[in-house]
Amino acid sequence: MRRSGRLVLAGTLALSLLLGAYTVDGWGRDAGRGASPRFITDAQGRSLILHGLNTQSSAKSAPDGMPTDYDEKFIDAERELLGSNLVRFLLQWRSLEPAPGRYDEAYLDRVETWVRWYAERGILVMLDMHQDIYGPAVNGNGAPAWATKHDGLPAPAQDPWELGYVQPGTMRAFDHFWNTTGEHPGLRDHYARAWAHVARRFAEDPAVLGYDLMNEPWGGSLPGLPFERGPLSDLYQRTTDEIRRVDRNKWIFVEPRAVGVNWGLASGLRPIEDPVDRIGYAPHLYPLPLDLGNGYTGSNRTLIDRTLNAWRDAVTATARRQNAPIVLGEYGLDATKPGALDFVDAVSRVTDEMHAGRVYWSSDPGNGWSPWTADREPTELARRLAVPYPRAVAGTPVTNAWDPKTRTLKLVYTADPKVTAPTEFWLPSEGTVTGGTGTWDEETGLLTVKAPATGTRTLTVTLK
Ligand code: MNI
Repeated sequence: MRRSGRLVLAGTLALSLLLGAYTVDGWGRDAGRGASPRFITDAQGRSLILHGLNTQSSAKSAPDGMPTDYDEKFIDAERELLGSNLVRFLLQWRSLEPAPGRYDEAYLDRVETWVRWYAERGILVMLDMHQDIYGPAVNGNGAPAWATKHDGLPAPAQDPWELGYVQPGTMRAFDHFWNTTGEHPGLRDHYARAWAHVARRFAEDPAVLGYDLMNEPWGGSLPGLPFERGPLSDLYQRTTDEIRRVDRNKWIFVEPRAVGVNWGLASGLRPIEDPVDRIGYAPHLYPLPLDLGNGYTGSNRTLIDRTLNAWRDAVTATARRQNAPIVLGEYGLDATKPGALDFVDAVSRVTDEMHAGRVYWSSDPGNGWSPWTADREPTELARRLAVPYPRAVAGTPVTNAWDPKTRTLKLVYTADPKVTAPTEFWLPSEGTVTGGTGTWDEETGLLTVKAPATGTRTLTVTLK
C-alpha cells in the first residue's frame, strides 16, 4: 500500500471513529451483556450453531456471476476438513436483473445447482446480494449498469481499494440508489422486487437458510448513523415486505453499515418489522489495525482485543433490539501476517461466547487469506478454522467453549423436553463425551449424543 494512501485511509477511518464514538446513542457498550440470545432452530427444534466459509470473491468479476475456482468436489473437502454446515453464497444483482424488471432464470438455475451441491453435503446456504464499491468501477460492483447512476463521474481503482468508496462516481451512484438526490426513487423498489424474485425461487427449498439483503452497505454522502436509521433501515423494511408476500419462512439477514461497525462501533439500524419474526443479524468483523495491514502482535494485538470486546457488545446490543440470532457474515485476514492464526482463534472464542455463527472470508484458493493453496491443499489456516463445535443442540445453549489446550469442548444447555433428536457435534477427529451417550461416525465427523431431555445438561467432549 502506498504511504499517502495509507495516510488518507487512516485519516478517514480516524474521523469516522471519532464521529461514531461521539454518536453512540442510548444503548451503551454493555447493553447486550447478559441478554439471552436468539437461536436459529432446525426442523427438529434443535438450536443451530452455524460455521463455514464465504463462496466466493471470484464470482464478483466472473461474467456469469458464478464462482470460478471452486467446484462440487471441493465442497467435499470443505465439509470433511472444516465440518461446515453453512455457506454464505455471493449473488450478483447484475446477473439476476440484467435489464430493469427482467430476471435471468438461467442465472438462478446456476445458483440452484450450487445450492443442491451444498444441500447434498448438509450445508445450509445463506444467499448474499453482494456489492463492493457500487459505482462505475468495473470489478466487484455487483449492481447492473442500468442501476448504477453515476452521472459520468469517475471512480478509478484505488490503493487501498476501500478508497474506491469515496471516489466521485461511487459516491454519486450510492446517492442515487438511496435517493438522497431525489432523482431516482425507483432503484430501491427494483432492488426489493429483485430479492422477492429470488425468494419466489427458493421459498420452499429447505437447503436455503435465508437471505443476506446487502453486503457491506455504504451511505455515499450520507454518514453512518443517519444513513442506517434512514435509508438503510427503509430499504430493509421495504425488501422484507416484498419478500414476505412470497416467502413467510426464510430468515432475512440484515447487515449494518460497514465503516465503523466492522471495527466494533455501534450500529444505528432500526428494528425491522417482520410478520414471522425471522430477522437475523449478520455483521462483519475487520478490526482496523488488520485493515491497515498489521498483524496480531504487540500493541496492535491489544487494540484488536479491545475491538473484539467492543464489537461483541455492540453487536449483541443491536441483535437484542431486533430479537435476532447472530451470524458473523465475514471475518478474515492475511493468514501469513504475524499472529494471524491467533486472531482466528480469538474470533472463534468471542463468537462462541456470543452463541453466534461465523463464516470466514473466503473460500477462494491460493491467496494469503485462503484456507486452501492454489493446488487446493489445506493450509495451516484451514486447521485453525477446523474447531470442534456443537452443530445442533437439543435445547438452548448456555455455554459453548472449546479449549485448544486441553482439547476439550464444554457445552452447557437447557434441555428442551419437546426435542427428541440428539445433540450433534462436529469433530475434526474422534472424541469421547461425558454427560450423555455418544455415537461417533468417522465418515461424517459427527458425534451424536443422547442425553435426558430435562434440566440443565453439561456435555464435555474430549478429542482423543
Ligand atoms: O474493509 C472493508 C471495507 C472498508 C471500507 C469500506 N468503505 C469505505 C465503505 C467498506 C468496506 N471490507 C472488508 C471485506 N469485505 C469484502 C467483501 O464483502 C472483502 O473483500 C473485504 O476484505
